[in-house]
Amino acid sequence: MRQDPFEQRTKTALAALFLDDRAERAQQMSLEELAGLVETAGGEVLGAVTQARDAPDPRTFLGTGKLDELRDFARANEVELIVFDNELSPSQIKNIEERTDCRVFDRSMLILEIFDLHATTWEGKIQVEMAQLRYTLPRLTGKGIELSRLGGGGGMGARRGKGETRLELQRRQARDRIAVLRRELADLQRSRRERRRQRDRAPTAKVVLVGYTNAGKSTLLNTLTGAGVLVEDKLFATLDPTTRRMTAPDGTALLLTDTVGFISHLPHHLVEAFASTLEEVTYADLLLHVVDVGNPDCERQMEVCLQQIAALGAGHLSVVTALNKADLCAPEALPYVPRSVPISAKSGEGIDALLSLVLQVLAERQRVVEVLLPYEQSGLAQQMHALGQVLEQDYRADGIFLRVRGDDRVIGRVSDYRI
Ligand SMILES: Nc1nc2c(ncn2[C@@H]2O[C@H](COP(=O)(O)OP(=O)(O)OP(=O)(O)O)[C@@H](O)[C@H]2O)c(=O)[nH]1
Ligand SMILES: [Mg+2]
Repeated sequence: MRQDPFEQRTKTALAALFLDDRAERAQQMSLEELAGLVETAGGEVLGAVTQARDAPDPRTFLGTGKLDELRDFARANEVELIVFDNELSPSQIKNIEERTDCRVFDRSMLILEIFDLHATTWEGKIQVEMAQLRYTLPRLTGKGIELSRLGGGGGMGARRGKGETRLELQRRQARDRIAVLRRELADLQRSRRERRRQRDRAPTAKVVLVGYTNAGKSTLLNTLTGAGVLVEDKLFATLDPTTRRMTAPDGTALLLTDTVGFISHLPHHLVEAFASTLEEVTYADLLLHVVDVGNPDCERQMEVCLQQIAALGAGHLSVVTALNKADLCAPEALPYVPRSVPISAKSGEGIDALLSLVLQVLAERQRVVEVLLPYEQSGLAQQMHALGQVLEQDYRADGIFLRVRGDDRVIGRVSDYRI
């Protein structure tokens, strides 16, 4: 069995190397965020040791003197775990562990740990396991590994093939398990696509909530739909997408999806493993970007989200921004963002204005549809030429076929004849 390092509040020290190309404030914010991650995982942060250097020490990451300081701090405070804000190599982790007599995590390992703790659905769990295996595979040393579900130990030796070293065995088992998980994920992805296809039949606009972790996405979904999704002052409270239908005051039906949050340096194994979950984002008609304006770091968080959205291939989608937690921010301090509305998802303030902006932007979006107009409706074909953009036209036995691009106002006129 794998031991959970956060079973009872693990005494934790933070460590970071400030490489000089980053502004000091940004580095401090990043460290504060790391403390939040440790607490979310159930750890207790006792202090931080930082060092500014041009480049990391290849063997020990920190310089030797700093490492001794870290060891002394750990001893004096009975620290069990040290979490680095940087990405470390497996050998650096090993060297620091030997020197300090503590377990060592880097930022990616910590985020993986939180995802593991918070995964509740079958799909979420296998996505996390996949990410962990992909992370540990290149790091296997044959000595037993902490974060993988291979257990690293005993019982498996019995099945070891002749002449196969322990390390080879571990690698083979990891690769076999990855293959199994990959097949399971592919099946889940297929059924997710099928569900999406069914939803697509009904021409209901899909709005996907995106944003930095803890911005208030789940709170907003609950306020809008009464969904009863888990809301917590924790990072990555939500891992599994939830979709709810709602009806706007003007009668328009919308599908709203709450999904996993973003964070700086989201480990790429996680992004890859969560591909089927994150895919939801790319099928949106509109992204509702939820920003925590109560957080002094909100402008950078906004940027991180937009970058990660673009990396998912959803950079072309229309975005409406909800400047959430406006109750915690003086009106004059609100960031300027086009197509945004200050709201409080908690109190409901600003929600009506947000909804009308969402509906307005949705109505402006350009869509391409295919229609077959009966010949007695040829007037509609002329309207499509005048108001929209006709991409293709064909006179068929059973009517006039058109492929046409336009906004809701234009497309609405021919929606009875969609094929
Ligand atoms: N003051 C204030 N707090 C809010 C508001 N909206 C959400 N919160 C709080 O912010 C915290 C995070 O809210 P969630 O809705 O869980 O955030 P999330 O974006 O879903 O977070 P993850 O799922 O962890 O990525 C909770 O403690 C909420 O109560 C708001 O308008 N004002
Ligand atoms: Mg959430």
